[in-house]
Amino acid sequence: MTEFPANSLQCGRYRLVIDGPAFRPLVMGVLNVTPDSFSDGGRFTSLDAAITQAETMIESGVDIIDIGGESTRPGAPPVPVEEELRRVMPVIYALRDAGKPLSIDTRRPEVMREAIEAGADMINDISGFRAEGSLRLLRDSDCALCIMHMQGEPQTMQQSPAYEDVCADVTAFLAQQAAAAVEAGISRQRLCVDPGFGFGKTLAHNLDLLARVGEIQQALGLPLLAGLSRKSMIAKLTGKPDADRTAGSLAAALFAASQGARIVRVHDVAETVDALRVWQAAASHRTHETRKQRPA
Ligand code: 9MG
Repeated sequence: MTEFPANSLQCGRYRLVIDGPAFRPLVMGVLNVTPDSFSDGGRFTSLDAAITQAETMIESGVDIIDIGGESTRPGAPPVPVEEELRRVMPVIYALRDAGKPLSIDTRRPEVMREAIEAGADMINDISGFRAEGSLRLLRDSDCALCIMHMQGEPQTMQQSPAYEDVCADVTAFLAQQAAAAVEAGISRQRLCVDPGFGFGKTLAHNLDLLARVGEIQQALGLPLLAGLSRKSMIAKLTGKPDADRTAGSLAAALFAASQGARIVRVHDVAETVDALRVWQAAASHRTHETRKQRPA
């Protein structure tokens, strides 16, 4: 298991355990407030529906709620910043006292600023905080930052993704952005990284990255978040593009956790929490038995 300099992630009002004996993989639940979301068909666009969905996630054992007002699926056009704010801000206000860390999925400094002022605990930026001024504005808060890798832009990123060496290129980008965050005055204890499955990547790129999640995390010395839930790679692997992607997503989340991922970002919270509990009980029992059998 990767050893981090500190065993917690500073996440706004919370300190999340990401290493050591008390660690278990954390579940980030997706709360899309976009009318065109690929995974929920826009069912949770109204405030009441979003709150109900968040409450269900909390009952199911979610650790972090990730609120997004801009669709990031391949081909999605950008939304105006005013519209993104109109979608996410009421949800932040409604959920800020719900007892769980709130993450805001945004690339826009304006949205980051308002979200932090309203009580958000984490910023999840699919562009890896490349927007001018974004790192500077987060310096004086204590929110966590999820630095994700994406090649290109959502509208065109799946047209012809290409890398010299996908793992090396992604790791180098994440290292560069983590260094930029530290340079801007942000402590490493507030950072996590994400290889960005499906964001400018072919199936082969995604599988290379998934197989090397542990290596990437170790190289960066930062907790890694894996978002594989309902991605097109799941449909490609099952060969059933229109089928329910839950079972495939669970397998992907478990595999990422087995490789050391500290956080998994998922749509199906209850199922993922159950699957991780069973996997972790079996895995830690096996470790315990192996230690018992070793001669002193
Ligand atoms: C917003 N969003 C959609 N997919 C994602 C993924 O894989 N990781 C992160 N951090 N955010 C994502």
